[in-house]
Amino acid sequence: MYSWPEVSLPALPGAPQPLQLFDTATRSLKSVEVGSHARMYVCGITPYDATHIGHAATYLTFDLINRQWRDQGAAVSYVQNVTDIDDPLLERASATGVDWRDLATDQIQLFRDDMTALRILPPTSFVSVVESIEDVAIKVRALLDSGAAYYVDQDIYFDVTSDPNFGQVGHYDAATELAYFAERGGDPDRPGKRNQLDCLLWRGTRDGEPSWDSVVGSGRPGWHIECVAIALDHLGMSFDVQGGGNDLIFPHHEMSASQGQVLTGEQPYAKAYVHAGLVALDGEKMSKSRGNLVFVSKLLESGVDEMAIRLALLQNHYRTDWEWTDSNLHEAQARLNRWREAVAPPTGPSADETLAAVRTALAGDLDTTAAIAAIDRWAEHQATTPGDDPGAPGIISRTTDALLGIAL
Ligand code: 5CA
Ligand code: ZN
Repeated sequence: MYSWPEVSLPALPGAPQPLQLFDTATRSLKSVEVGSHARMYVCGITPYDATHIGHAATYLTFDLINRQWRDQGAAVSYVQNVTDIDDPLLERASATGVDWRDLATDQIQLFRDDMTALRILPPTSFVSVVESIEDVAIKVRALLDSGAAYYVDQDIYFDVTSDPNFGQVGHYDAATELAYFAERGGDPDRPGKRNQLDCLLWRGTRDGEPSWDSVVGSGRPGWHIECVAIALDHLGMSFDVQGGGNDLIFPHHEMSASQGQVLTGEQPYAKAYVHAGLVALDGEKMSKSRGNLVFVSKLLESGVDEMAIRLALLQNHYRTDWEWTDSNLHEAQARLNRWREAVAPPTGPSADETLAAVRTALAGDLDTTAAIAAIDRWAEHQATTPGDDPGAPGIISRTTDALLGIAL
């Protein structure tokens, strides 16, 4: 599937810093050394109710990682899926009387437009599940053949006991795993399953539901295996970062890791599992099921500057859960205005230390608040005692552009 337009990245002087990220699986900061080629998989949208501020915050997080690697001179293979066939999408389509394909097509285009406005670097492979059905079915077939999958009626399930490392992404206790599994698309109590946590790999044909013929018969893919098939086909095992919001830790990334490891006999599935905090509105996680959503496209339509939206998101550290408020957006707009005024004159205070401080902040688990504070200090300095370095405003503009994605 086509992605969205490339974003140009200005080159920066000086030396980049090695990137460290918090890895959910080892529960520690991990050095993400990639050399000349980085590989990242970020779970994409289920295309309805796109793009809300929570989605935007999550994709922005992985955009910062992408920008860190690009600053280091690495080529980045960045793969993102679109879950364009799944129960919630079909339910929304039927509730609103729209064909599920039309709903997906419209929402994917809206998402592309919003990502473009927010200056998110596009994935190198933007892959929909509908275009990957045969690849998914081949993986399901392999799991069946190895005994790691089994039939319940016409459906196929993954046996979680086939991976001795199951549980090592999230480290949750059994009760928490069960609760999350039930809450996030699982069916713990279906009769005929070997283990309550076994998850659906393939859903056999039902009347009135879309289905495809494949090497495991007619039906459609389950959720987790879609991401495994797309990641393995486009990146291979042991890619550098598996990303998503922290609501995907369990079961989604746990199941993905296990299925990838069982399929290939190799590990790890990903070298680091990186999770963004969830954005809330009015005290509750912004979610499609609750309907408490702020949409990027609606903010843009009402005349909000796209760079103010991006800066408002950056004002919160990616790992904390936080609340979207209008005051956050107003603060970002005021800051953006100060930064724009500060880079307008032909000269300014030396920018070398500021660039180094922004690089250090971002290399330390994407500390955007410290990076923003460094630019604030330079802008403040410029406002009170303007400097005479002719290269400085340009370096600051290129720094915010390349590393934070903020075009001044
Ligand atoms: N299609 C699957 C992934 S394979 C999915 O979770 N789709 S989604 O549309 O529900 O979410 C897309 C991404 O946005 C996921 O990484 C999810 O963790 C993230 N996300 C959803 N809600 C929020 C929120 N309120 N705050 C931050 N991130 C969120
Ligand atoms: Zn996924």
